[in-house]
Amino acid sequence: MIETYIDETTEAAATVADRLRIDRSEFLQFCAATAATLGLPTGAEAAIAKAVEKAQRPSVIWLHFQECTGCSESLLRAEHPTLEKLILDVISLDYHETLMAAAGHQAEAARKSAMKANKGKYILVVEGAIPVAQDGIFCKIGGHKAIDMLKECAADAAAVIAMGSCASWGGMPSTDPNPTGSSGVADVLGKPVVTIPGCPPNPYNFLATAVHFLTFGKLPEIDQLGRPKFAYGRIIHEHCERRAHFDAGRFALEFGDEGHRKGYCLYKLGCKGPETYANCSTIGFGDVGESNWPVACGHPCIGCSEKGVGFTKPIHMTAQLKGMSPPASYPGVVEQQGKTSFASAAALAAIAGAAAGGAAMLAKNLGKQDDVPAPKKGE
Ligand code: FSX
Ligand code: SF4
Ligand code: F3S
Repeated sequence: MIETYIDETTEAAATVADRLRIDRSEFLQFCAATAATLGLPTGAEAAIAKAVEKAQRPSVIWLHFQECTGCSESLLRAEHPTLEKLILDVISLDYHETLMAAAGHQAEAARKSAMKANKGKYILVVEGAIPVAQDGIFCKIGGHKAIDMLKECAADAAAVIAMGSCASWGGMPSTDPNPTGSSGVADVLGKPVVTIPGCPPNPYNFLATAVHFLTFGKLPEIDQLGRPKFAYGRIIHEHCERRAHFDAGRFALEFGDEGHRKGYCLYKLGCKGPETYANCSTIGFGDVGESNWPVACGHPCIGCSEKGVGFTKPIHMTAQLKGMSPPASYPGVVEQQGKTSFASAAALAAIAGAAAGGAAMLAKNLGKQDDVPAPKKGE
């Protein structure tokens, strides 16, 4: 039984590796990593390998509205060729304005024919926000208003995926005063869609979603905002590599100070990891290794995927601490400004909503804190 399973998986991997001219072990690693990212049980990598081998690629129509094309760039400018090859092998990208050779009337014809040939079966991916103010006149493609094109393409789609923060909730174009009425796809269509927020979003989250569709014939489980739970189920802060510094009360206070150089927590520089739901801290970014993501590079997370945080809260503003329970003891950290002293930033979360027992412990510790001398800058 196990031998058959190994044989079949190896065979599938060999076929895909030949087809894409990639290393077989690399492809097997990809299947295992995707299965793990999706939170699937052992053995799922075999199903993924076989699904990719069969290559019954779903037709994808990819629309661009108010955006910077960063979503497509992040998908295709991977440092390593495997990701790009796999994406283009897993899906049949039948309409994509930036990538297709056709232009003008030919491009329009390609969209219409892909929609007709795959009626009810294609996946519609939307990148960018949709302007709805003044009857949607602010964005037109091929003579069609974005709002009309979206509704037309969504009508016969098997599934709609909003790629990036702009398409998911309006993103950067929707920030105050939002003169064009930029809106997310779900708001315009008036029904929930799968959203993969981030500016840009992580290409692996799109790929894993597509692979899930290919392997199981349905999209992965989503939360109330349409985000796949495998990718957006937890806050960044829960799995951040600087978290130990946060818990110990070691913070960078200025860019370039000693704490910053030592890799301390960026909370006091405005890191929004504690209120942003995404898997950046666990899967990394840009296909160049797991330690490649904003915080690992020394910049606070700006919450680019989170509505109400990214492009809304000032970068220097400290984050609301979500979903944290108070630890049993608190290290000696003192705020730089004002007279109020806090035992640690974690204490703020506890004040906001911890259980009574925890709050009592906290109060006790806060009381003690006044006796602790203020650490020097960067400690
Ligand atoms: Fe840009 Fe995409 Fe940001 Fe928006 O990503 S990276 S502005 S989410 O729609 O192209
Ligand atoms: Fe990481 Fe930011 Fe949380 Fe600090 S506040 S542990 S840098 S996510
Ligand atoms: Fe965006 Fe923060 Fe991730 S800025 S890319 S959500 S670390």
